Amino acid sequence: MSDKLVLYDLANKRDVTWNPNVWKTRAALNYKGIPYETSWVEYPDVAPKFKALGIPANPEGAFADYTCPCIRLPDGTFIMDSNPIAEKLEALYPEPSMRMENGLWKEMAVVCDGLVFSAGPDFLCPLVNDILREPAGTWFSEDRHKRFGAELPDIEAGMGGEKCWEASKPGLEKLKALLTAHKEGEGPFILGSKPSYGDLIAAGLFASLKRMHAERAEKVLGFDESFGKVLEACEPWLKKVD
Ligand SMILES: N[C@@H](CCC(=O)N[C@@H](CS)C(=O)NCC(=O)O)C(=O)O
Repeated sequence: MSDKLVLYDLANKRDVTWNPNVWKTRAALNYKGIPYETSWVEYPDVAPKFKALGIPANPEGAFADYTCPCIRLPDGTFIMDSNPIAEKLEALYPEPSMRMENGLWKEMAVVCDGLVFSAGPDFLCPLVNDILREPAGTWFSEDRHKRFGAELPDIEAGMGGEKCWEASKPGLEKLKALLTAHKEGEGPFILGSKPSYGDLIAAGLFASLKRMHAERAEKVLGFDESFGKVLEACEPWLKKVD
């Protein structure tokens, strides 16, 4: 195996990142200019593959026992979950800094994770229809049906559109506040002119929504001008997608 850092990402028809959690890690790697390669894993293979690699399962209460993102560091150690991955990358590769010391990134992660759930009904069917390959699409539909207690098209019909928008508004307000209330100077980032990890998290969410359904994502991005501005400013770190 190469001694380059490896990013385990969720495979798809075009093998480009579409997932907001993986975007957090990929954008951090791109921002720091860390050399890495991508290992694409199909959804049904995540748990068996990670188990076979000897990766310890996520703690109880996590969304699933094995999740992406996961990285293999050049020294052979694995880290799963975007939060500890970001902290480790910041410690191992301190420059350029992701300015994690103020903790705003943790608030951003909570807000963006919440938005993934509230906006989910509008994006789950497009994910299965347009992005995932088979058999991952069928696996995902069945898994989420079990978890959420309804078929994905029924979730979209019952909770999508206006309902989804209303449910997402409080999260979008919080996101706007995070992007606008902490500026230390002029600029599109949380801190104004200096990028930090929270910006990458927000930009990763927007990039993911755009990938899953461009038109529905535009509505989210139109909520406040700070959204498009941070996305545009983070574009250089959203370029390497493989
Ligand atoms: N808290 C984790 C969440 C990661 C997560 O839930 N990843 C999902 C994709 S969004 C996954 O890999 N799920 C595997 C599965 O559903 O079996 C993180 O931030 O890394």
